[in-house]
Order: sequence, then structure tokens, then C-alpha cells
Amino acid sequence: MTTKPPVDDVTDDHIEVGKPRTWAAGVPGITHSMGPALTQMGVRRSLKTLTAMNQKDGFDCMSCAWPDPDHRTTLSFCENGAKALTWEATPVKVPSSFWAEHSIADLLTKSGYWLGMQGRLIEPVHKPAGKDHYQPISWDDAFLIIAEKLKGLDSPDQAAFYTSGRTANETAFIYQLFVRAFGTNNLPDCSNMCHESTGYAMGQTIGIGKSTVSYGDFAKADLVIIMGQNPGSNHPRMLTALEEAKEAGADIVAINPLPEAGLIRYKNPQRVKGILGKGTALADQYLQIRLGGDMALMQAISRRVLDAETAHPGTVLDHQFLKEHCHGLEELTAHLARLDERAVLAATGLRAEEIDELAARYLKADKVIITWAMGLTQHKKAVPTIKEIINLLLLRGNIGKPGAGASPIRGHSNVQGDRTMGIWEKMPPAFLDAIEKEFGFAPPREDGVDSVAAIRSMRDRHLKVWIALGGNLAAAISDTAIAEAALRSTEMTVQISTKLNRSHVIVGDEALILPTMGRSEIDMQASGPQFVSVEDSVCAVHSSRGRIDPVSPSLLSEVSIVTRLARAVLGDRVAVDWAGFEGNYDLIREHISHVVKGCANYNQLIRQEGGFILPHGPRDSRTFPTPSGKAMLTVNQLEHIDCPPGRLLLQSMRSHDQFNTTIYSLNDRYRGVKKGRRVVFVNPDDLAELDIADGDFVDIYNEWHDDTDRSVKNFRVIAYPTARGCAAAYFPEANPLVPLESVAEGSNTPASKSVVVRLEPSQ
Ligand SMILES: Nc1nc2c(c(=O)[nH]1)N[C@H]1C(S)=C(S)[C@@H](COP(=O)(O)OP(=O)(O)OC[C@H]3O[C@@H](n4cnc5c(=O)[nH]c(N)nc54)[C@H](O)[C@@H]3O)O[C@H]1N2
Ligand SMILES: Nc1nc2c(c(=O)[nH]1)N[C@H]1C(S)=C(S)[C@@H](COP(=O)(O)OP(=O)(O)OC[C@H]3O[C@@H](n4cnc5c(=O)[nH]c(N)nc54)[C@H](O)[C@@H]3O)O[C@H]1N2
Ligand SMILES: [Mo]
Repeated sequence: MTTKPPVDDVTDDHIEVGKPRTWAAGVPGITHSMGPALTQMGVRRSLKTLTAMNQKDGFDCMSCAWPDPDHRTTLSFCENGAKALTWEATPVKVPSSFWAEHSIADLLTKSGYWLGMQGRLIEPVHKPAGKDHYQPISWDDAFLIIAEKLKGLDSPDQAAFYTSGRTANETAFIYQLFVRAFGTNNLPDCSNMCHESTGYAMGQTIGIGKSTVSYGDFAKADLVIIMGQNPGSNHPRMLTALEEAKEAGADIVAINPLPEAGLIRYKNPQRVKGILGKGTALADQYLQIRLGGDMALMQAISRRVLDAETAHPGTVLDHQFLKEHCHGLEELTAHLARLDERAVLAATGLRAEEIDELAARYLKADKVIITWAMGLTQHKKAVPTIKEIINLLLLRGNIGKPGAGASPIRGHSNVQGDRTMGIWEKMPPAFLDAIEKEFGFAPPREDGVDSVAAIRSMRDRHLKVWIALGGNLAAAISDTAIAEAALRSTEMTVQISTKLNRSHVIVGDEALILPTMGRSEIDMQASGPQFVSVEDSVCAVHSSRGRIDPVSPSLLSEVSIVTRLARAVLGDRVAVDWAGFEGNYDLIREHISHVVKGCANYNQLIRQEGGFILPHGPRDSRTFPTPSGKAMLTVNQLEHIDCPPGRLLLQSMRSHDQFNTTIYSLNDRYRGVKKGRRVVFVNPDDLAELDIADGDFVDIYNEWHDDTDRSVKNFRVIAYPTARGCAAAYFPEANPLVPLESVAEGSNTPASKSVVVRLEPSQ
């Protein structure tokens, strides 16, 4: 069965296109773009929730994983955090009558935006096999149905248990415990589609896949390089840290094919000068690199660093650091001596002078931070690209000293914590040993499936049950048509969610939705109100306590859902006090203390004001937990995607008014787009060559080497100053173009930022 595109995503003849903005801020956004959600929420509930967000005794913002500074202000949230909160905390509920009124076939015609705007899910619902409607059922029946299904499988590996990165540490820990006690490591997560490449590259080079900087390092840096990241929309509070860095004298360099407003200038909404004045200019240098050109650029800078050392021996490299802590300098030097400068210019699309200028900035700075996000991780060569960042930093000792380091900026607010707690299809043996010791059962040892492998396995009819703790895989994963067919070929899909999304209507024979409380809501259990904990991008762990009444008394917390499911499935097969966990989350934290490295005395540490920072060898003491005990400089063969003539390289990215697959509005203010998302941004010179005009409507094709038709129809062309040869469209609308098999080597992350496409006028 093929699905027609949802209705209000294709009515894009009303799109309005203005000039892209050259600055980013927070204030206008709060008043403009929160409109519908804010109206739903009402003023009192809005104020109560917004003032509790990111406060010391409040809850953690559920939007991105940007860290909190020590000095929090009363309104410590950004425009997009406020949108995420109003979206979650709406008092509007999906009524019981909804399920009889809307068949799944009907819901399939609705857009993600429409589904989200129906309000909060408040009762468990079940779609029996052969029926086209969900119907309300009791919690007990819901757990029973799922337990019967899971217990009836031939092997635990026929089920997979997905996690999205909003899940808190306590929930994540007991969820992976339940899944491993059930007997599988099939724990795919959103990280597989996100920073997995980072984890691999950093794990192999410095021994740990997490940021080596702390929040305070930004204000100490001489140079901050921001690669493949759009903080103005996706980590708006980072702009404050960049402003502080700038004021303390740092240079900022942005490397991005698009001129992103938030990297150009910032008007801090919490400062008078930000509201009334011109704000702070951010990027001192802006390199509009070609998509996927970053590996070549990093190699070219490292080469210039090595050449400078040859010209002035003993003065450029950090020899003592390299000697004591690193391995592989000779091989790297020999390899980069052969770097082909023409290949660098072709791959980057930059001028040699621009690269020279960046190299000069790098050489001038004693303390350099490099940050990155999806613009680097979602390419075929993502892993070696990030390894080249590490090479460059290591050459001048820019890891493990104040004001310097490698800083991947995570996406979901607790995606990093979920990994720390064991959500991974291939947790290392030491973690599994600790589980075995603590709980007295033998967890499975074979690796499980990641997100891409899960879709393949469903397609091939191995995986029969899909359970998702949050998220929206149907819309988030690549190759939409194949992924939807795969999900539909399962025997059962279960979604634990706050609000309706596409994954609730792309279902297996049988399907269930289990509604859950959001992070802003008071979680009352037998021992009293509970808090949970989360880890941000810089390894700071702190508590989060809901502050408003749950939207309905019938809702269960995520911890309740997981513990009750575990009891229904496992009975007393393992000696775990699931009921105790539900009543008092301290008992979960007690086990976390024993199992998770760096979390000893978790209950005490988490109660400290502001929480605590997890230990990190490279950051704290320049100890590198690699097999050699040293940081590894690596040799990576340069390769870049050659686009055939008449083709463009397309990236799929976020607009300003979305959180991943959740669409808040159809506008993208900073890029000047209103009332539509089916758009494709193309450089005007490329348009001229292709004989296509701004405002034309085109169909976009990907000619991947298999027989599948991968196309999206009726996209409005926007002439836009992106790098030559490159194009951009929004995720998830562009996901049908990304082949499931097109992944980053090593990390298996969909290469959603390098899709070779052809544009054809729409009929
Ligand atoms: N408001 C809001 N906040 C969010 C999210 C959200 O959807 N909305 N999502 C959260 C999540 S899960 C994540 S992972 C993060 C994502 O945060 P980002 O990584 O900022 O997200 P994208 O929109 O994918 O933007 C990718 C950026 O990289 C650039 N880019 C693309 N390809 C390349 C390349 O080859 N080289 C270089 N140098 N640049 C490139 C793009 O032009 C764009 O500016 O944000 C998190 N925060
Ligand atoms: N083409 C393309 N594809 C991409 C990307 C890209 O840049 N381009 N980015 C990738 C990235 S970085 C990521 S992280 C993934 C995101 O993949 P996912 O994490 O799977 O998707 P989200 O849209 O973040 O999930 C949102 C849903 O989570 C549920 N939810 C929200 N809050 C809660 C909560 O508190 N509890 C529970 N249980 N559920 C909740 C809601 O039902 C909501 O609809 O997408 C990836 N896909
Ligand atoms: Mo992400």
C-alpha cells in the first residue's frame, strides 16, 4: 500500500519568500511563532511552566541538549525551548470519541502538523489485527496484549525497542534492563541517525565519544570554529555562550554551505543592547563550504600547520603533548605531505586564500574549540571527517586544556544520557558484566540492531515487534517508502508517546499507543513526587522535576509504563524490584550508582545544587582510554562526492519552526520562508545553468543505483545564496530521497546531508 502525501503539506502554492535574515534572536519569536500552541495553553499555565523551565528546582528544557550556565536567569529558555514546552504542556486532549471518528486510513491523509495539534494523548488505545481503528482499552489490558505477543515470539531478537533522546536517565536505565532481561540487545535509538558518527570517530581516536569541553571553556577560548551546525535555530542558547566568548576576545569562524542568520549576528533578548541595538556580530570568518567538503578542509588546515612547523621548527606543534599523549604523528605528517591541493579546492569549493586565512587564525590561537552537529555526522565520510577534526586539535594540544577542545553539540535533551545509561545496541562488555553482577542474570552478548538495521530486518520479515519509547521513526528514518512498508510488515507496533505523530498511523497488524506524561508534569508515585535526571552535551548531569499537573490523571509516567510492562512480560524471571522502582526512583538511582561508570553515589550527587559533571579522562587529565592509552592521530583517505553534470548535492535540514519531526508552524523565519515547507533552496548560478527560475515548481529525483523510484513532487524553488552545486530541503519532507543503504561508513547513520539529485519541472 502506498500512502498519498498528507494534505496540508502539499498545498504549497501559498508559500511566501522574503529575504533571508542576517541576525538571530529570541524575542520576536516568542511573540510571533508560538501563536497556536500558546492560545491552546492559556496565559496562566504558560507562565507557570515557562518560569519553571531550566531553573534549579524546575525541569530541564525538553528541546536541545545545550548546557545550562551556572548563572541562570529567571527566563532561562529560548524561543525554541518555549515552543517545545507549549507544544507539550497544552491542556488540549485527544477525546475518546476521536478514535471512532478517525480511521487509520483517514489519519494517514493528515499532516504531522495536524496530528500534533490534536492535543495530548490521554488513554491507551489498541488497534486489533484486521481493524482500521484504534479503540480505547485499559492499561492492564494494554500491558497484557503486549506481554502475550512478546512471550509468543520464537526469539527475543524478533523484537526491537527504540528510544528517542528525550527519555530521562532513570527510565533509560530500567528500559535497557528490561530489554536485556527479556533477552535482546535490539536497542536502536535516535542517536543512530544523529551523532553516532561522532561517537565512533571520537571513541576510536580519544577513547570517549563525548565533548571534551565544559560550559565555561567557551569564554576562555581564543577561537571557536562552528562546523555543520545551525545554533540560531537548533541550539539558540548557545548564541549567548558565543556572545560571551566574543566579548572575552575570541574569534569565531563558521563553516557552513548556508549563510545561517544565527552565525552572523546575535541580538540577545535578555540584554537591552540585544533588543534595541544591532546586537553582536558573531562570525569573523564565514566559509561557505561545499556539502561534504569538511574532511578536505580539515586536512588542508592540518597540512598548513605541519608546513608552518617545517618553516619554524619547534614552535608550532605542541611537541610535549604529542610525545606524551599521542600516537601516529609520523604517519599523519607523511600522509598530509601528499595532500592534493586541487582536490581540496574541488571538495570544499573554497578559495585557497580562505583556507589560508582560517589556518592563520588557527595558528594564532592558543586555545581552540571546534563544535559540530548534523552538517558533519550525516555524510558518507562523516567518521573520517570527525577524525580529521581530532587530528587538527591534537597537533597543537587543543584537547584537555582550558578553553580548548572538541565539542559535538548533541540534539535531543537527553540523548547523551540515554547512551550513558546503556541505550545502545552494542554496549561494551564491561557494562554488560556490571549488569550481570548487579542483577544476577546473564544479558545477551551479541550486538543488536540499530535504526537502519531494524528497518532492514522488518523488511526482511525477521523483526516482528517494534516498541518505541518516544520518537517518530516512520518520519525520522531515511527512505520513507521502504521504511513505511517495513513498519507495516510487522506483527505489532507499540508507541509510548505524548502526542500523535506519523508513526502512530504507520502500523503493524496490531498496534498500541501508550500515552505518557511529559517532563514538565508532576510525577506523583507511592513515595511522593519524583524527579528524574538528564545529561547535557558537556557531560553535566542534573535533576529535572515536573511542576504542572499532568494533563490527565489517567496518564502514567514513563517509569510506570516501563516497570509495568517489565512485570507483565518477565513475571519473576529475574530478581528485579520493578514495583519498588515505580514507587521510588531513588531505588533505580541506587542501581545506576553500582552499574554506570562515574555515577557512584548518584542519589547524593544528583541532589547537589546544579548536579554534577561526569568524569572524562581526556578533558580532566589528558588520559585517553584507547587500547594504546594514547590519543590516536589517524590517516584518512580523502574522498568527496563528484556530482555528475546537471545534478546537485542536496542536504535535508531543519527549519526554524520544527523540532525534528514535530512541525510547530510552516514558517522558517530566518531563511525568509513563510507558509510552506515543500521548498528547495538552490544557488542562483546553478539555477541559471539548469534553466530553472526562482518560484518554479520542480520534482526532485535521486538516481541511486537500484530500481527504486526515489522522488518528491512539487517543491517550490528558492534562489538562495548556498554554496555552488549544493541544494537544501527540509527533513522529513526530503526523507523519501535518502536511500536506506546510503549511510556513513562505520556508524551506519543515514547520509541525509549528501543526496545527489536531479530537478525536473513539475507537470
Ligand atoms: N528548535 C530545534 N532545536 C533542535 C532540533 C530541532 O529540530 N529544532 N533538533 C535537535 C536535534 S535532535 C539535533 S541532532 C540538533 C541538530 O542541529 P543542527 O545540526 O544545527 O541541525 P540541521 O538543521 O540538520 O543543520 C545542519 C547545519 O549544518 C549545515 N551543513 C549541512 N551539511 C554540511 C556540510 O557538509 N558541511 C558543513 N560545514 N555544514 C553543513 C547546514 O547548512 C545546517 O546549517 O538540534 C537539536 N535542537
Ligand atoms: N533527512 C533527515 N532525517 C533525519 C535528520 C536529518 O537531519 N535529516 N535528523 C535525524 C536526527 S538528528 C534525529 S535525532 C532523528 C529524530 O528521531 P526521533 O527522536 O525518532 O523523532 P522526534 O521527532 O524527535 O520524536 C518526536 C516524538 O516523540 C514523542 N515525544 C515527545 N516528547 C515525549 C516524551 O516526553 N516522552 C515520550 N515517550 N514521547 C515523547 C512525540 O510523540 C513526538 O511526536 O531524526 C533523524 N532524521
Ligand atoms: Mo539528533
